[in-house]
Amino acid sequence: MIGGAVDVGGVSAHDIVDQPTGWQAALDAVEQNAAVVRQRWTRKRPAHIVITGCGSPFFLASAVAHLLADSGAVGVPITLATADELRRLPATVAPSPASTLLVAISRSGATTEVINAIDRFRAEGGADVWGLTCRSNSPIVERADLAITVDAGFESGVAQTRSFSSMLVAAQAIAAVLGGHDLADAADLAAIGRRCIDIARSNVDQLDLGAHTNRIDFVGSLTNYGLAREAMLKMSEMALTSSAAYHVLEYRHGPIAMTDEHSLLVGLLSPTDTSSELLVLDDVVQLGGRTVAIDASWLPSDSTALPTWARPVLQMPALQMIAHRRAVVMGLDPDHPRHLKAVVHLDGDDTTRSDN
Ligand code: F1P
Repeated sequence: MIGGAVDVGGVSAHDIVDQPTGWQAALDAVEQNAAVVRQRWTRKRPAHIVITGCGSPFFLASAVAHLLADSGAVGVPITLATADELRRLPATVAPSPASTLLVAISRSGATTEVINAIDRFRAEGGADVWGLTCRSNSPIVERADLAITVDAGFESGVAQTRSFSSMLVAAQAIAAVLGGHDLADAADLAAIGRRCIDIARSNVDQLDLGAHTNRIDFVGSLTNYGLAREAMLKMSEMALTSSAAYHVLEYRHGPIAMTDEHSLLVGLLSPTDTSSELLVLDDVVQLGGRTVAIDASWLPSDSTALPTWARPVLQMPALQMIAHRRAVVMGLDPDHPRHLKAVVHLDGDDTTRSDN
């Protein structure tokens, strides 16, 4: 249990703790489609990639842009756009649609803006659409040339937790396939993820997340920036707590002004640039703020045996647990985020409705 009484937030707690099942399903889904992924990429050779989504998937898109860029095989410009930007400004976001690959991400596969964006991209002559979703039976799958679906990543909770992580694993694996890596090298990801969750649970239980903490910010760079933004969203959705997310070194360029004895800064530290990033956390401590670094001490020692491409997701359970525990400590129920629906359908839209 992640803090508090067993029944408060129990659904999302289960989603978080059980998420390695979704990670394994994501690896399996990409393995099954690996040949198609390689073939489509080689045949279409896009000159531009646009990645889109709404909410959590938009922040996932930010991480995916870095995963694809890091894969070494892609080497083309990558644009990140909300689905609303793409549907309203297709010529700006994707000026050469016939040579552009659109990667559309949506847990439900049914969010109206995402479906509209795909349809608009197609109407403009869009070349190729890859969909990433947790619903096989969904409008995004009907529209995609290549769909990677991770149904086992779908959660009953409204706020995305295991779905985000499972789609992240799928994206990590797609980037690995394009980069020529062997997915078998990550065969232990789910088992290591379970040990990671045990460590995160005990670490998060020891954090003081009570009412005197009035804001909880997150920093992360490159791929970790998308994960930091997703953590910020969890803090808003589940815990109704003021939160912001920045690239690590950007924190000194303004946001650090918010630091005081009531603030907490959570840092997702890059494995390759820890020293300059740690100095930012040191500065915050000097100013009287509290910090937590999600670093190697949050990971089981055998996680270093995983290939680099497989590791980003290991940080997600800790971030989700921090938001979940903050919610419970503050007397909120993270299973029922205020004002939210699991899927946003725009008024008058019947085309995207499914059973989600
Ligand atoms: C996107 C999303 C969620 C958010 C909320 C509303 O849904 O914005 O991220 O938590 O519940 O919908 P989807 O396109 O991934 O189904």
